[in-house]
Amino acid sequence: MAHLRSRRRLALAVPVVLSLTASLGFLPSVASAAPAAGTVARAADGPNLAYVVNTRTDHRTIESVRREIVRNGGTVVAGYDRIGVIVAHSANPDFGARMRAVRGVDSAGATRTAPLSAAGTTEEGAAQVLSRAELTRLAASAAAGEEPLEADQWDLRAIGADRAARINPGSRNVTVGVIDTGVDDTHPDIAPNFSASQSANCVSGKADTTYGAWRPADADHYHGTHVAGEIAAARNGIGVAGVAPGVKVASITVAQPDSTSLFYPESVVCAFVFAADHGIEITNNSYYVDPWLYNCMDDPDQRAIVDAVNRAQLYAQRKGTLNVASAGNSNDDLDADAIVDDSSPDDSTAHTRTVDPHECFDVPTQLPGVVTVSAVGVKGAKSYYSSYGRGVVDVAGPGGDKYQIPDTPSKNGRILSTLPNNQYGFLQGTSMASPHVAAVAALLKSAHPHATPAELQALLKAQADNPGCPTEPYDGDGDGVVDATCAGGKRVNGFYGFGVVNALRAVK
Ligand SMILES: [Ca+2]
Ligand SMILES: [Ca+2]
Repeated sequence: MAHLRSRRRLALAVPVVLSLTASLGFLPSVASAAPAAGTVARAADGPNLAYVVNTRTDHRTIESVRREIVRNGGTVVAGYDRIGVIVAHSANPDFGARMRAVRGVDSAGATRTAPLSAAGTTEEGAAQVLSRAELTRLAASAAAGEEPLEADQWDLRAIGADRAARINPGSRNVTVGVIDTGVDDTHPDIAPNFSASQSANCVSGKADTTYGAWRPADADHYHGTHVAGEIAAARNGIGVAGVAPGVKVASITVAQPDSTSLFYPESVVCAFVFAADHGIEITNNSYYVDPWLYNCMDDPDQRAIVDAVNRAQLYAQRKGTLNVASAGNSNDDLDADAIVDDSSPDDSTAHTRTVDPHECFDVPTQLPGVVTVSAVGVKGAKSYYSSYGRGVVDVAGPGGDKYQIPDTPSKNGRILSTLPNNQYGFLQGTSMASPHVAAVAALLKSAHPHATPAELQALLKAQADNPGCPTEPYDGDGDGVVDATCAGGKRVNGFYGFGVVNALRAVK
């Protein structure tokens, strides 16, 4: 689910700092029983669901597991042999349990609760689309040398991106992959910096590189185009500018094309592997994988989801890709003992449950090595909706806040960027904060082409500005009720991690 509205997003917990090496042991292996002899494929008598089956990576195991998938009434949709993840479909209600009993299978489970191709609940955010008249009025405020709508881009100035662009807008050799609802690469502010050869549609769980398959299904799937513009909208004399207008953006579409716009795990697995295999240096992940906001390790399906997506994102890190993800918009303390999740599963009927965010993970943001991003408004304070948590949030970025009002032509505290069909509009969310961080990481990668993902993350943190925890009780929406408590000190804390990233320092 794209991270637009309230609820959403969580972040990392577990050991405070998980090294990539240590994280390889993130998931304890589970002994699996040998398959029962003589079982036969059963007739389909349940809902047709998608599954991930996670195995050892030797050829012999993978071949035998593929045979067991078929024998148990499944079909293989995609296989990622190097990470031992197989995507399958099955209508056998026992498929997950049967696959978990197969020798060599580490975990297996359904990635959804609603049947394939069935529509779930709709959640569409509300982009504040600017009319042509408003665009003209706002552009009248443009100063010489600025993009027409730049006066409303307070977020650029907040992290020194306007000045950074004059020094170094970033390298054409660096690409940020936008794993999202698709990107409208025909938008005149996106087209100059779009990398079609590094773009795909991963919705099915298998990459489709047909020309244009990466585009949004319709205008309601605008989220990815807004994100792409925040990163790399061109300085071309029209519209807006991105934080790193010299780098390239690619689109890896993972959203269901229907009104649900859900981001299922197998789509995200495909996206990380595709990004890694196509030389994408940085991915932006402004979403959590559906249908579970938190995936609990004591549930076999949710455990398999964590395992599959983690294998894929670790594979990307090993191939040199830094993964940046939004912390979520539920104003949750991700280091709390308990969080109430009343939105999962979001593809059928949600039920309320209390989860421990140290054992139940928002994926991918809480996975090891992923940069977890909280949001700030124009005043530099945590956005009222932004989730937070000591030891979870790594850095912060401008995500906008309607309660923090800027002195700009529109007086709009949200983030202005591109929308499909040559439009522009405002959105707020940790979805908007993450691309600012991804773009600063792209500037750092431009300056340090040999830096590893871990080194880039360390640079992001070292250059960040930390406002420290607020001295007054935090009341983000100003209604007199305290909304959150910031834990930690000036150097690192739960609201901002190591601080708000800085584009200017990245290019100096
Ligand atoms: Ca522009
Ligand atoms: Ca309040």
